[in-house]
Amino acid sequence: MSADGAVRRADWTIDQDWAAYTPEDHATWVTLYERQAALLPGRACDPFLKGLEALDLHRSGIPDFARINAELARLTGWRVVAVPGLVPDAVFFEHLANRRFPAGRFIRRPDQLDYLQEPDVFHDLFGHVPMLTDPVFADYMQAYGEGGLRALGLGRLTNLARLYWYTVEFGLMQGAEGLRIYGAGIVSSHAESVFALDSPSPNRLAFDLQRVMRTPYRIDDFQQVYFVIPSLEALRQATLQDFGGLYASLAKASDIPIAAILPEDRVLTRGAQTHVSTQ
Ligand code: HBI
Ligand code: FE
Repeated sequence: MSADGAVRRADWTIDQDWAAYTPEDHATWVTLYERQAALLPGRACDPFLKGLEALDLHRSGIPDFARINAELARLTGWRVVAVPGLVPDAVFFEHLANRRFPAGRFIRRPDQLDYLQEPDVFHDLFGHVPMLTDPVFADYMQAYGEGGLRALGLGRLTNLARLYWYTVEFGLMQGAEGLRIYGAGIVSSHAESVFALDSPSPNRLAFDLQRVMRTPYRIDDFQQVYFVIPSLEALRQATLQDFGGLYASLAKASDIPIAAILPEDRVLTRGAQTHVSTQ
């Protein structure tokens, strides 16, 4: 029995029980959705905005996963499954490896609009699921799940969790007119959707797989560093390589302090152009 009384199955899934949402729950969804939908054009990447449109996530309240899944499965074979909250790593990776995205069923309270610790249905369904309509990102997420299961076996989970954090949760992408957001943790947060692109304080570095895997992260504040991919295809290619050699070199490499800029880092500005760091 999970916290909110749901009966969970062996794979940690529960019924979404859409009928149990209250009018206040649906109103919270609409408030969050409309605030982000007004802010994100020009900030979120095209695949995200197209996915949001394709899945029609507004519909005046929390979407029924069954309705979303009909379209999502048609587009990329992915489905959303309801879970009570964070699930054990092995369970999480197993779902991703089978094109199932675990989404929290609960929604935050009206007084928690701007921050909550645990991913709720708005973070998961609005933040993560639109990108799963993009075939390249859909492949990446499945490859990530398979890699996660391997990493667990090799004791490299910390490194792999960083890859998830700096791409799936807080990733930026180079767009023709400047940087664009694809990370769910940013795109589902009003304040961070502004901070990640506009603030001069965080570092924005060109994505490099080993660099990301050596960089710790904090979960309780805006990011101090964002990594920028040139394209989703480049991200997918990065995960198709054999990680064995990478893990061997990571075992000898130290972590990189979260706010550090290394001489070999390529520092990006908000525009499309880049300049090599002068440090
Ligand atoms: N469980 N429901 C849920 N959602 C997550 O994002 C999640 C998880 N369990 C583990 C986990 N993430 C991390 O281990 C990964 O980010 C690596
Ligand atoms: Fe998330």
